[in-house]
Amino acid sequence: MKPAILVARAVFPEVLEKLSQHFDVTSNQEDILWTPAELIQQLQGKTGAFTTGSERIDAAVLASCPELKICANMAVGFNNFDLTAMTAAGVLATNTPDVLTETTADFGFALLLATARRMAESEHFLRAGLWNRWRYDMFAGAEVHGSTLGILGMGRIGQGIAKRGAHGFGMKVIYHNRSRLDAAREAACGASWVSKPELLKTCDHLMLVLPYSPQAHHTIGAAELAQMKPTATLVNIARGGIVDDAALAAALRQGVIAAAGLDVFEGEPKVHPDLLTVPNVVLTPHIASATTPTRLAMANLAADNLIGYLVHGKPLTALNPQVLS
Ligand code: 8YV
Repeated sequence: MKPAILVARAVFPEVLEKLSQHFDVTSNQEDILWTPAELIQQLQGKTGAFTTGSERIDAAVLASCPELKICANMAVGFNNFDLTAMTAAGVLATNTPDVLTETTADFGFALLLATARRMAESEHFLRAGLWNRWRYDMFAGAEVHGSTLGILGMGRIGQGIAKRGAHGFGMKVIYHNRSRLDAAREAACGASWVSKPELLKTCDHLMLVLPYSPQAHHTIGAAELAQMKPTATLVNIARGGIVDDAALAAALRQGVIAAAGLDVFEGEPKVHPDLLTVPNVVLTPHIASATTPTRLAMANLAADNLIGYLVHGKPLTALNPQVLS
């Protein structure tokens, strides 16, 4: 008998087909957003789960699903997993690193350009029929090339953004991260390490790429925004909750910083209502990894983790490999 798995959200049909060759698959192609109780119900009798960042796997879920052996996240971020509880329950967790790095770095840069160069604001102006003449200062934004790019969090995606900034746009790149990159990597990224206060105070554009953890909650709030230049832009492609969205909306309105580009939000898919009414913000619905090839690669890697572990005993990208021993 094939092991039973749950694919918790809609996914590429070809990935479902691949999974069906190895598993008895229950899928959610209607993409219903299950409540935690419904998720638990759907997980009954399943040894594996294909999840996305939207499904929370915590001690309560694990206690109610004793047959579960692996949750394979179609995301590099895994703050929807209580990793400690999963490890304690002997449930393997996997994510999808590497396959989305360059695509996400591209998007971070796109959001930076759109924000600094006021693309959304000016497009809304044009669509509203308000464009009736050229003006010397119309939608004059911040310079990107040659400016100082600050990166908070310097993992794979941060390094991809640094390279784009340093080598593509001639930017001075500074970063802050708990652990400093070695000299060779810093040179490859064209980036130098600075303290967090130095980063906030010096950069013209601040890119957030750090993983979410309770310690990272509101890493950027009113106090941090106040340390930035009034001409600075802020881009968050990391996770909702890293920025205090209410404080950011107030800072944007009061001109504490010039503009923000946000792909992730506290409590998404809800967006803080104040962010919807400030003009100097570019808002996108968590799409930084959304190209078809990358999303397919992510889905395939999640599927291959399920097959690798449940069929061959060898997952590809385990987050808690302690479970294997
Ligand atoms: C995912 C992401 O698309 O990989 C991540 O961590 O934020 C996105 O690429 C999203 O989390 C859905 O799983």
